[in-house]
Amino acid sequence: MFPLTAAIVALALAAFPVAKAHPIAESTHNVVESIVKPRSSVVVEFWADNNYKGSSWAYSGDWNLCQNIPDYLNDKISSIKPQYTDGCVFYNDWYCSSYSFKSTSALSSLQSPFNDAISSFLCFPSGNSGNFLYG
Ligand SMILES: [Ca+2]
Repeated sequence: MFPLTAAIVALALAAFPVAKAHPIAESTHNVVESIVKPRSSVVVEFWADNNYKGSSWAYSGDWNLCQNIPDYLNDKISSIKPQYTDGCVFYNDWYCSSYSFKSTSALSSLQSPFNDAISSFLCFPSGNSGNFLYG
């Protein structure tokens, strides 16, 4: 290359730099991770009869969210099993109202006034045991 040609090429490259490929691996990774990363969730199982028998419902979902019991088990629940939580509060009426009690463990036979009476519940994340609410 003649010196003049080299200078022209260098000038051209400076004026019109070749587009560089941006590394997308890290940002793509973060997006994918945020999509597939499982949310920690509470699991509560309910049964219509004592000793975890009869019609049942397994709820898996968010903490700190009042959840109404499905119609087919409303006012029929006799045993419960909260898991992956520091406790749940169970209420006699919908939308987490009226009488309530808290449990951190499975109960094989609910007693009056809660037997055949639970209509909603609210659970707290593990490690948050100081934040129970009482109705
Ligand atoms: Ca029952």
